[in-house]
Amino acid sequence: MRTDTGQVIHLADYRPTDFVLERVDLTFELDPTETKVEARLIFHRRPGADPAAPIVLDGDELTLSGLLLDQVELDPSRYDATPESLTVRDLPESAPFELTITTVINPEANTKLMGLYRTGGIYCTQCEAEGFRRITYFPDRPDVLAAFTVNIIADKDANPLLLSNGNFLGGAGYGPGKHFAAWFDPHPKPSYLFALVAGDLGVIEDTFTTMSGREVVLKIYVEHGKEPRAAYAMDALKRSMKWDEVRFGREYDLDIFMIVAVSDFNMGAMENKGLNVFNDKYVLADPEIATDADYANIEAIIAHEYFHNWTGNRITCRDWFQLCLKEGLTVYRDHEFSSDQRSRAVKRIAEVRHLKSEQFPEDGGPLAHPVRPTKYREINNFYTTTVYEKGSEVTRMIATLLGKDGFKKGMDLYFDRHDGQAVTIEDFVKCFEDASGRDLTQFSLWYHQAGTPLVTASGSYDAAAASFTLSLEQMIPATPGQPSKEPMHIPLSLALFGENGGKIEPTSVDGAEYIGEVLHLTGRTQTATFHGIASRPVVSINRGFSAPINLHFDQSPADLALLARHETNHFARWQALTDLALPNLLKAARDAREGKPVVCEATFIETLIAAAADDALEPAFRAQALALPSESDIARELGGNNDPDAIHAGRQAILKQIADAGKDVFAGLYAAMTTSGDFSPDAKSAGLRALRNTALTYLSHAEQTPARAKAAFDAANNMTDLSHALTILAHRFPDSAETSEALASFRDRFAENALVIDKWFAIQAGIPGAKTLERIRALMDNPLFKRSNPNRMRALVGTFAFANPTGFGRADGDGYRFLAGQILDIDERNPQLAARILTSMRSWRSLEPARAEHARLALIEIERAADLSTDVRDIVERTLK
Ligand code: 0A1
Ligand code: ZN
Repeated sequence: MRTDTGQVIHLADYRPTDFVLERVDLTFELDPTETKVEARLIFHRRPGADPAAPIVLDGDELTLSGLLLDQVELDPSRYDATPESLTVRDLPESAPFELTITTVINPEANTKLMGLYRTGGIYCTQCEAEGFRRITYFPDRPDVLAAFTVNIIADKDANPLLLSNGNFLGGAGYGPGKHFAAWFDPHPKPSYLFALVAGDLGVIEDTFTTMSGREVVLKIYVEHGKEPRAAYAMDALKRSMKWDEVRFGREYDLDIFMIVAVSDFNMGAMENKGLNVFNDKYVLADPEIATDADYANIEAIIAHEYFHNWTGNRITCRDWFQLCLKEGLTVYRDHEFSSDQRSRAVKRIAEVRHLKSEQFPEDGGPLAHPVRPTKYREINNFYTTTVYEKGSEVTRMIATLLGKDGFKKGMDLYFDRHDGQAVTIEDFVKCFEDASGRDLTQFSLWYHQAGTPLVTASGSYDAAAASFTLSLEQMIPATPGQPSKEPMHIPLSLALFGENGGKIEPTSVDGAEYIGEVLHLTGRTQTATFHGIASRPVVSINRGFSAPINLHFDQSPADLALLARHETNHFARWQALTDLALPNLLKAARDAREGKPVVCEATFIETLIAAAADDALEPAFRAQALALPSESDIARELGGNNDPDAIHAGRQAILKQIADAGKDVFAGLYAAMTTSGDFSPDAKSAGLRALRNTALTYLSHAEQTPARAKAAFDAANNMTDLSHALTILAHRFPDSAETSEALASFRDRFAENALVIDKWFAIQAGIPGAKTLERIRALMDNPLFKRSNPNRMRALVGTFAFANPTGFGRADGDGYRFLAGQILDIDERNPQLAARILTSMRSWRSLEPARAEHARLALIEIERAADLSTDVRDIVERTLK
């Protein structure tokens, strides 16, 4: 394993390379344990660079087995080769030269799943961020772009398929039992976008005609026999290609676009040029195995990777500090795509829920970092929700500031100006400044200052002057390395409503820029006065979550109930319902902790049930409204000294009160929200299922027996309903005979399908309470569990640590100690996975003192272990700091 070197990389140290890479010619002779890689690299010294500088290429666990300079073997005195680098001296001053580098690597032994590895009997690569250096010595950084030719030689029977980036050049037999294929990618690309796949897979094929009339061949490769399950992904791909043409004017640029689904993958998917590699979880779907959430994820991730072809591949990052340049922008693009394909309001609610539950804790804890960081020790640890999701929110705010046309002009300029380049966030922002004439200097602080801004608002109405005054104050909390912050430019979408629910339009506003219903908060404090307001208004602030902030605004339950009923923006209605729910949930947690009875306030219950029963609202929205903030959301709002058991007990008590009060409404919804005909994964049908299943959850709370959920389990004809019923059974009635029977029948039915068995593991990992740890230990010995598979690990250990506060956070600290043991074990094989699961400890300081101490000791146990990877050492040290 590559153990920690302690080296910190700083943005301020960025320098262009001394050598320009002109061309790359790679030849792979594939073998499971001894793959020979010959890399022919043509360089010339960059004009102006030191004429005596040696070339230093990156490696990672490599051994050099041959080195030629311009076809002549190099004398060992001219170079130094270590596993981490290859240095060659005395190179030509300005003339191009060719290095031919031979390495021999072992894909079978590559358990890190970075570089070239084996999964399910096929060869596959993952090179982002620094995996290419595990294949050959190379200037493995995103600002080194070149056209690649790739030759692949392999056994023909075992590997009928030989794939790489770009267009297919040709192939033929190659000696006894072997064959070869050649690929050429004309688009200069950095090494992190390189891909190779070889093996025996099934395929589905289609075509797409681009806006200029070119026909592109589309292929999705999956395990033999699973071809029909790739149909939805293909449909999503074609819709993505069309959408990018219509919305962003972006056309695909090769003759072929391929996707390969693999079963061992560290992340969701990878946007390699023309050859995307996917975690099979985000490709394979049919009604029997995939939930509606799975379908939505597949659609979003297929789109995300495809959209990278322009935002990431054609225009890439100058260095890894600029990761949000491609990720934040591409997440924004995939969010917009899904919003256009589905319900915009419901999609926005889901995005904000995810942002708050994943990014806000990161931004408020020891791992907080700016969207554009300035230093890192291990880049793999910066594929974070801050870079991705907050990065997307920052892009969304630019769109809000500039308006639809202004944003489009800026994007067009970005594509025109920087096509084929590796650029920075400053280059990106400059395009919007140049296109709009707007100064975005203060706005850019969103890229540089970590922490979730807290905006405190208070209002007062002056009837005599017919004016309403809103006082705003912003505070950005201190984060690691950033003790004090400058005020930011916060665009707040805002509207005023009258007591009758109608919108009030002010005649004028002073004290703040207010254009197109967006109020611009730029000062640390600011007072805006709205004139022409004939009666006391109810204010709706941060509609649609126009800025990723925490808002403190004391509004009465009556005012919130008015917004929940009358806001024209449905996201804001959901926000009002959440704002009504939260104080009840926080009080319930406190009361449960003190052994007091939990009582939920009537306005909240009435408003919530009225929303549930309102047939004018789309079912998917109603399901979102009824899904109360999670236990970790409540913990975050409580802020500190948290007792997961009390939070759980309080929330359960509130659910029961809502369930009892709304029993008839829920029974009605359960009966009415049915779909007819064949299963369809479309958003409308998914919404009906979501509302029906939410009603089932409440009915199970009201009835306190597993009978109805078991009947639903037995009757289910799709995975959404089946897994929902199983979740109710396992989480609410874990010890019942019905639950044992359902778990066993689910396991027996799907034992052959690892992706479905992951759901079985995850549902059990999420069972609340101290007893779950024992169940998890037993499940790890189940023959269906495979420690080396990242999906299996995430399903069992990941779900337990991230999504089971009472199980993981059991009072005796055993959950944390269990995790420490798992992290050390995983780290030996797959550091990236270990580090990611370890981030589940990021909020340990907000636990009550006894649990916090258990958590701290578990972290110290990890920190003290010998031979930690850079990945885990980086996370554990920052978490403890
Ligand atoms: N760029 C991919 C995700 C990805 C990131 C890192 C990886 O290894 C460290 C692998 C994949 C995306 O955004 O989809
Ligand atoms: Zn991405």
